[in-house]
Amino acid sequence: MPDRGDRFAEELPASAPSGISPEEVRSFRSQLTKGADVVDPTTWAGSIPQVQGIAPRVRIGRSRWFNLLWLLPIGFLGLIVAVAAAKGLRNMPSVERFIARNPGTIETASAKASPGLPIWIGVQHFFNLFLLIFIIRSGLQILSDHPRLYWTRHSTPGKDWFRIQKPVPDDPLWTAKQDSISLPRQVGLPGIRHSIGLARWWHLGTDSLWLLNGLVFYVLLFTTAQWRRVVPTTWAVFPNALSVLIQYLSLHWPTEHGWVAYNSLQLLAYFITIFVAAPLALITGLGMSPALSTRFKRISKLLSIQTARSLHFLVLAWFLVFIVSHVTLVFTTGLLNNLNHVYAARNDDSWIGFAVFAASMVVVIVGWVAATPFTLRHPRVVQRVGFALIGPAQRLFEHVDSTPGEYTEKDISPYFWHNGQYPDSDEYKALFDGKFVDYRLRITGLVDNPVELSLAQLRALPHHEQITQHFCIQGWSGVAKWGGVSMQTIMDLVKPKPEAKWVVFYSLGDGADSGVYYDAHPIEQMSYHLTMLAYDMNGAPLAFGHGAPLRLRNETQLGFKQVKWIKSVKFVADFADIGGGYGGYDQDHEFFGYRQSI
Ligand SMILES: Nc1nc2c(c(=O)[nH]1)N[C@H]1C(S)=C(S)[C@@H](COP(=O)(O)O)O[C@H]1N2
Ligand SMILES: [Mo]
Repeated sequence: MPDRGDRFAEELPASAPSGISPEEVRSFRSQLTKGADVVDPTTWAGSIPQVQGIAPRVRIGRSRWFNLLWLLPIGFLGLIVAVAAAKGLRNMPSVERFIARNPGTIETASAKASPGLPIWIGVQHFFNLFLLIFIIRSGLQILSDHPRLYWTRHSTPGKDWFRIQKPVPDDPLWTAKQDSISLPRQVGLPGIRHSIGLARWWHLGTDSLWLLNGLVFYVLLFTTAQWRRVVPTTWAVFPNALSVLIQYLSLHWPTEHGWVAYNSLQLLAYFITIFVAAPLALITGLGMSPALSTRFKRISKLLSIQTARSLHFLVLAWFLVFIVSHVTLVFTTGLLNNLNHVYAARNDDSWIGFAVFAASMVVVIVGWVAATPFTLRHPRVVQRVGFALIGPAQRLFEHVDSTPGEYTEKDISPYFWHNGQYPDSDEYKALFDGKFVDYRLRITGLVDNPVELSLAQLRALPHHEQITQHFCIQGWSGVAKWGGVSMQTIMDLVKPKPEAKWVVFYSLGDGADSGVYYDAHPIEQMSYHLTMLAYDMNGAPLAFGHGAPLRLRNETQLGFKQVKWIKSVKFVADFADIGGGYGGYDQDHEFFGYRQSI
């Protein structure tokens, strides 16, 4: 059980903001909880039970689903047929002539003049594979938090093209959190259900290191002759690659000269991995950012979040196929010699490369095995280190204010997922049953003019409307029309003091672990065009599930920051003494980050 804010008792301000008694502030503060500093899987995320997914399925036509496990026997049969076909081909003199003309490896004069692999390749290769383990595991964890993929931004149930979860049940208030699944602890990182906050720190943190490693690799490749090994410079690579494929499949393998040049099939595979798949991983990753997608409308029309997410997944599929084939071929085409090339920068059959490889594998295995237990024991460390690595980029992208007009009425999603913890307090029920006639929005804190507004008063303020896309951290999205009051109007009314740096939105609803749901936003974003308090959704008053009577929209940020069922807004200098001090309920309890532009 999270500890119920006793520490706040002494920290109460001497005099409460006007209009609210000290007793009210006291009881209000005591409704905040801190969040634990260790993850206990049994009580995690509101004691959400672990739920397994299903074998991956791909939709064929309107509603038939193909179980991808069938690819194993089908692929095996296909391989046998391909081997038989290749063997048949090699009995044909024309094919033998083709192979003689295109033996597989193109050894240029310059490659022969400067053979060998420098030691930096080995070092970078190690960092690359070490980081990829965490990137892939945490990426699978992120996928499992919304275990479906789509091609349109509407995320409509039944329109997913891929899923590792059963069909969406017929429950109108089914939430994305209920839809999430668990992964085995050594596959997912950290593996337990709905641990996306921690998975994202791993994913984005190791991504930034991986991209840095990749950048150094690009620079070194092109400032040395090494780029010639992995960039095709003649059309002859294609017939040579075909020749290698036939030779592999016919089980009469080509002679390798890896010290001088890679065979053409290998060269093409490396080229695609280094110069297509890796950059695509970055671009499609950024394509899921709310701030960037909302700002760069033209690009996001083509590369909508769901297209980006689906392609991001296909890049993963490429990496997995590449890793399996690459490792298999390294082991079967002269292991010691291959390992010497990459791990010891030498061209012989000694055991030196193998020894370095084995030592590096110990590091890999220790890292692999320790990552989940470490994350569950020290989640705040993961949160802090992750933020140190990716936080600056998130902060940078937060500055991209956008204007309305990206979407029109016909872009509105037919289905908009629900998410979060529904309010069930007596206070909320009474307000709801009274059609919110007694509802008052309190806006207080570091402002010259604190106010309490009824819904009628809110509706009397200048009306603001926007059609925008919602980006849930879990991966689903949806477009809706929001009607209400711009936050700029609210600011003009309450007049924040210069010391006010953050604006905290408190909910009438509790979070999953109990304690009031809240979230803090930087004050600059309150004057952005697309920041508003919404009381209407798609032309009707906001429904219960989507936050009645009032919710926040700040389109630079992810979904969990869009507080629903708002009861009050407070302008503060900083949020260190609010809740657990991490800037929001999910930041305190589920280790999310308070800046979530990506
Ligand atoms: N009070 C409160 N607000 C909340 C949440 C919550 O649990 N409690 N969940 C958040 C999350 S994770 C998302 S994605 C959006 C979902 O809004 P929707 O249900 O209207 O789609 O609300 C956000 N606001
Ligand atoms: Mo969310």
